[in-house]
Amino acid sequence: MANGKRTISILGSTGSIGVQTLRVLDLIPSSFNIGYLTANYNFELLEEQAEKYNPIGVVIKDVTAFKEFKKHTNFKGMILPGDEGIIEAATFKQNDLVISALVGFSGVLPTLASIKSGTDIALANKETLVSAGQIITKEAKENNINIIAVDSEHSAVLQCIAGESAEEIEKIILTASGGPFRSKPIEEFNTITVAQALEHPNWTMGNKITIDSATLINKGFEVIEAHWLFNMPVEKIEVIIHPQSIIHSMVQFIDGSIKAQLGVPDMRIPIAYAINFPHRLSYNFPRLNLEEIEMLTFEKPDLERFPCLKMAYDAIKTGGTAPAILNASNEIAVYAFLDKKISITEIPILIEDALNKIKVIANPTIKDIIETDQETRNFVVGKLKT
Ligand code: MN3
Repeated sequence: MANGKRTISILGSTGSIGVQTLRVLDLIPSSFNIGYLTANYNFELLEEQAEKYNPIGVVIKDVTAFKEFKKHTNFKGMILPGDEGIIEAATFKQNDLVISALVGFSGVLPTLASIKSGTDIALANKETLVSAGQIITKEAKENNINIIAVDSEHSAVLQCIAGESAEEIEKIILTASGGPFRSKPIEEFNTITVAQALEHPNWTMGNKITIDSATLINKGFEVIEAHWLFNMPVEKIEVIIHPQSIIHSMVQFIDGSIKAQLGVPDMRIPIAYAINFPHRLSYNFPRLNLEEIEMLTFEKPDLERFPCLKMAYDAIKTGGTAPAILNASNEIAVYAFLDKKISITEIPILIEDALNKIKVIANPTIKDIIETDQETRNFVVGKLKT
């Protein structure tokens, strides 16, 4: 910490969460310095961010985009390429907080490296906990660092359990909007277009997570994420459909009392909570107008409509590398759907196939997880070709 300012690095600063994090930081600019900002391809936006925030350094993962950036930029700080660059950003000595907002499995190694360097993490990259939750949480404990969830549901749980004892928690109730196809007739699912799937009713998010929300695998990932973050058996983590997205999740205690966290569906609120945890700062984000909310409704998730949710529960019960297989097969399937190569109904079929065919390693090392991830990707890509 230099002059009372915290140094914050953002892995994935040009993505949806990265951009919104900077918008939150903008509201109290005197409180932080930017260490590193990293992007995969979007060097134009990164250039704008570099100019505005004057970070210590920037990273562009893609080599072609890196060269373009270098050719045109006036930025005077460090400019690094590739995965090594992202690791450098993740482990920068002056970091007080790293925002891990990478998408998918690519977040695993940088997040792990950051934890090992002893820095607190605001974690928006749930796939890291899905694929490598056991290793990530063990390392976090050993290095005595906090992993603070940015995900709105987990932020809600964190807020509900503040001041409570772990042994007095009876269950976690994660809310799910149900996505855009909550009430669509199941026989019409194979006609769903990419554009329809990208229309989320309540939240504005990146493409991958929006598709994950439409299939409800996102909620399955969040069950696994909650399992690791709050050290809670999956049997004690429930999902309930709550289409209004006003209650962001709940915790039930052993005396039958339930606490819920409410707010407008705006990611800046959980981002702000994660950045300032365990404190709160004053922000003038939109306030919930209770009088305008006519009702809050709840329903049981339909597992026939959303088989991915059940697969996620099964994968974490199997344990070992099963959730990594779930995640990797989903990633390939989702991008195939976004590329219009498959229909949305093929996503769970590909995942199930991978879970049946790829060998599960019970107590994996990080190397086992990386290899299983790669093996699963190759398997699904092979399936897509036939
Ligand atoms: Mn969420």
